[in-house]
Amino acid sequence: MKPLLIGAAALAVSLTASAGAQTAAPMPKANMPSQVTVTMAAQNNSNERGTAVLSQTDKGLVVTLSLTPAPSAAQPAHIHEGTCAKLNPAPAYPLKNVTAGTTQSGSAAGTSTTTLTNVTLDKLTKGDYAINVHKSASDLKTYVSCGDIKLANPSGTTQ
Ligand SMILES: [Cu+2]
Repeated sequence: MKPLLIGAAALAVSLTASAGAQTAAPMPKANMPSQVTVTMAAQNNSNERGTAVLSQTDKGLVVTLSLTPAPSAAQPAHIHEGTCAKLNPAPAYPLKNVTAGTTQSGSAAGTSTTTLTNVTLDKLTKGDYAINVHKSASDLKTYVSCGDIKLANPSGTTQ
């Protein structure tokens, strides 16, 4: 009887500890955040970096990429399962191509805006997902920019 009680006490302590760690995450009030900004880091010497803003709206999850310098050719972009350090090569959610355009402030950048209706910000931030950009339609194997979708640590990973 005695060892069983000790085991139960240890379990209670570990459950309390993990619950404490979860509430320490920077989440506004009791609700999930409606917007996350992901830092997109350059990969493979592309020097292409910037941000991806994910906004949960009534119409769906709006993903807006803004990268500099702007690409000369259209660049395929996707949300993949995994992290930038270890990406599942099969795209999970396709995004619109990154093309030369202007940011909201009017400066030149590679931009892409997609509204996804088949996934939520909640799902993406609770799992391991990353946004990646490929060099071109004819060179998909070369990744030029990537960022991990995270609530607490939205920093990209440089490879
Ligand atoms: Cu991809």
